[in-house]
Amino acid sequence: SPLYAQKKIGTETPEQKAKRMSWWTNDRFGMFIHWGLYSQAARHEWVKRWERMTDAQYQRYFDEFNPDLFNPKEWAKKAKAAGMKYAVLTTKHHEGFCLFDSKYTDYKATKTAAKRDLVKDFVDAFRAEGIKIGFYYSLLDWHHPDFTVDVLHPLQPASEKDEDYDKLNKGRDMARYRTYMHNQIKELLTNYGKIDMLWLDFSYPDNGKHGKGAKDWGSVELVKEIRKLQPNIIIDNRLDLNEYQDGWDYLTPEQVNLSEWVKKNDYKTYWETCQTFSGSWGYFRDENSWKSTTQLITMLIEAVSKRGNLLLNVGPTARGLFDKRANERLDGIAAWMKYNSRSIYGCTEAPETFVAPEHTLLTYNANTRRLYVHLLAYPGKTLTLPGYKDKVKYVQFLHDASEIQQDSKSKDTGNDLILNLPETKPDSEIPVIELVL
Ligand code: FUL
Repeated sequence: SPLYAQKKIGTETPEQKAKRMSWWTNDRFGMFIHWGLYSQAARHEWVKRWERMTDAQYQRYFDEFNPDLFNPKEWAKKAKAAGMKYAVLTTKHHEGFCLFDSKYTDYKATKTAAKRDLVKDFVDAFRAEGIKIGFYYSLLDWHHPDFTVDVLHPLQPASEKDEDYDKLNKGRDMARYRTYMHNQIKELLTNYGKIDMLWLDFSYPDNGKHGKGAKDWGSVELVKEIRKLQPNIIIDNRLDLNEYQDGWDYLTPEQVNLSEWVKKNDYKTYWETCQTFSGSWGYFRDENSWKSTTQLITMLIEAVSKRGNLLLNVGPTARGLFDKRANERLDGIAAWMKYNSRSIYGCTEAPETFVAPEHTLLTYNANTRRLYVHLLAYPGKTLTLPGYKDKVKYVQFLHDASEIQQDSKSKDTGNDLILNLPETKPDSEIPVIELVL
């Protein structure tokens, strides 16, 4: 039986889909990159809408855009070291500015001081490190003269929701915009070789939450075109198609609290949570709510423990660098992944018969039949694994492959397996115990 439930998937069988998705469900961890003109404002990628900037006001960011320190090889090295196996770049965000050399617009990187196709450089650098390539492309476009503005950010204060959309959108023709948008997506899927993922953003079937957000993106037609150009591509769910209909591939819970999300949603299907370091996706200079390295590693483990992926975002500066705060966290994740990635890659939710002790998260590799117990809080001295006794052949720490013995006094404790642990926590951010079943 397939690992992932799928209610309806057009002509593809669940087995075929599982095969197409297999690298993705194996790799688990990707890097999201939000980079654009908004990186200069450095106060959220929605700045144009939130501050109600006109095109004329926003023009200063186009004029000043000059990523003179951009070196995607460094980005790719960081991603690889952190154990990220795929990367998704904003080829165009809602502001409409294209990092790629689109023939359908002049609002693009090649017309700025950058003078080059930044998407191409990204693709070359990441591919060279063996990282799979994903394109984020915004369906919304606040620069295109035919795009009708009416989608609000879910976080936008209610008081700001009463714009006169009719006036704003007068003379605009979404059909023309739709052609532009489809053409650009086709360009992206034609000019850069094999593309592994497409992250379209955003419009959901339940658009009630997003103001008047229902739009005719021509999604059914679009998905067909996409699959014709890139038959093995994996597509997200933000095209306003009905659930499981017409070939989108996975859910994209955004900035959610994972333990709450899995309780309320069909987490047994394919999903990937996207998360930020600090709240904003684009570089935000003054945001101080940065998550700790431990929190971020925990997020990754938690996603895998519930069958999901993590797409962790970096917002590079306008000059093209990951800032110190981002680098520190990526380095911390790299240090942990160096010794513990075996509990992430190829892993998924543990079989139901294994109950997670308090302050632990379990992951499981069905091929190697190894179960991983992640110690979020160090228990000290002993750890009781309820009902595990007859199911386990061998136990060790993952980071140093040191044997963990069964507590000698606990031979008669029924089915519980009691492990003898060192009194002090081993030198690992989150120690992992590997059980051979
Ligand atoms: C949202 C966008 O509006 C945000 O700016 C960001 O790109 C996030 C990943 O998706 O829907």
